[in-house]
Amino acid sequence: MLPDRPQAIIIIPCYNEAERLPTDDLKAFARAHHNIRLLLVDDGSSDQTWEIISAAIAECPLLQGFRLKKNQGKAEAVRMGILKAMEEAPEWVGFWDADLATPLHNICDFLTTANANGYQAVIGCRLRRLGARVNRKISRHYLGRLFATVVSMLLRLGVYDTQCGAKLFAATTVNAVFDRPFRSRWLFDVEILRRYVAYFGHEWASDMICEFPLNEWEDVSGSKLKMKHMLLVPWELFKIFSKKP
Ligand SMILES: Nc1nc2c(ncn2[C@@H]2O[C@H](COP(=O)(O)OP(=O)(O)O)[C@@H](O)[C@H]2O)c(=O)[nH]1
Ligand SMILES: [Mg+2]
Repeated sequence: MLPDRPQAIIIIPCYNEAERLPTDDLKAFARAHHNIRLLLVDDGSSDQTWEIISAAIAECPLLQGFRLKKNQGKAEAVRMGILKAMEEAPEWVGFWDADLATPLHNICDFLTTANANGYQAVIGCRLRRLGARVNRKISRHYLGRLFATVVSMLLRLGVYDTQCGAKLFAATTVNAVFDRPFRSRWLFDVEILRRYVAYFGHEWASDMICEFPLNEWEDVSGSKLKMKHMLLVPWELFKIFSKKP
């Protein structure tokens, strides 16, 4: 029997993921962790993504999914998924990139870390270091370092990696962050932190949000983030920081 109140519901945003959605891994994880639900959100894909999600759910009803008619972008797809997840009163919600660049087993580590230390949010951190297999393209790594430095200054928060697609939030904090659409389509991860700071304050954000250094992270090919999106970074940051969140 499934527990009535899931410990966590993790949104997996899927946009044209037919080529690379690892449904076997998703099914195996769902079967092994009944307290954690995976909710796949098809963001108006134009390929076979929804057919693939539906087939996976038919085989493994522990997986959940819904489909947005029109493509809304990752930020809104995640937000819609989280609001839907809240109907089941989970203790935690989060999102995880569909390419599983961050392995699913880290969801359990995030939960353990949060519960042991009282954190209200845990976010993946791709800290390149000895003893960890964090395989990122070198250009992405250095652009990421530059980006994180700028964002740290804007947020006035010592954060190393805002952009990792593996994040977990206490359900009690969801209203403060996800109650309204994000202004930024590409940098909503930054906007999430900005909203935490605005709502709970800098001290709270420094103490209650934990960056979890991943032992494994794989740059999976097929990314939809292109060089042209990098050019939009200043504009996206302006949208986020020019007004009250
Ligand atoms: N909902 C939605 N998800 C998207 C969109 N573009 C990318 N994603 C999802 O965002 C996640 C990360 O995308 P990916 O292309 O791997 O980006 P990268 O690894 O950050 O370069 C995946 O789960 C994608 O399906 C989009 O327009 N809408
Ligand atoms: Mg990716």
